[in-house]
Amino acid sequence: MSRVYLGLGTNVGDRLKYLNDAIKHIEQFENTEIVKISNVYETRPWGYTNQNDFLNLCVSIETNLKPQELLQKCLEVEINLKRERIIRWGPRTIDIDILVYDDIICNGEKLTLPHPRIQERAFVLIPLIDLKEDLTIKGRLLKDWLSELDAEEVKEYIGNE
Ligand code: PH2
Ligand code: MG
Ligand code: MG
Repeated sequence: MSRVYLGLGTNVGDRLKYLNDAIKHIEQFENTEIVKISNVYETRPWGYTNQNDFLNLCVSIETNLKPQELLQKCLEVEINLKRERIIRWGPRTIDIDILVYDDIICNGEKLTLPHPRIQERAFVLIPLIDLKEDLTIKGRLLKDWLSELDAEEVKEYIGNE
């Protein structure tokens, strides 16, 4: 089995429901088990700022799916949950990114591992720390990467939608 970390984000419609629905789909991937789910965070949009705040979380899984198979499965869930790709870094019902897959390093056309922008995004680093405090990305601890970022707004989400 491989240990994989996924990052989920949503900023359209019933955000909490999209996160829950995505997790239900991930649970049903063949030869895959969910190990841990992080807290949910409400986060300011990064990259393209003229859009609603996001809810973000990370999930760790054990899987026998190969990276490309897992990527395909995640894209299918995005399609299933009515994701539309209009603006790069724009609004979405659900985004599922493969952040880390074992210790694989690759730079493919469709998939780069680890995800190339983890260390720039507090909305990814903070939920990843929930899952595994001592995880290193590109040779550094998550909290060391985080210490270099401006205090971006990432708040634990407790509200009802
Ligand atoms: N995803 C993006 C672009 N910007 N900002 C936040 N806060 N959360 C996201 O998940 C996010 C983003 C592209 O994947
Ligand atoms: Mg993304
Ligand atoms: Mg994505």
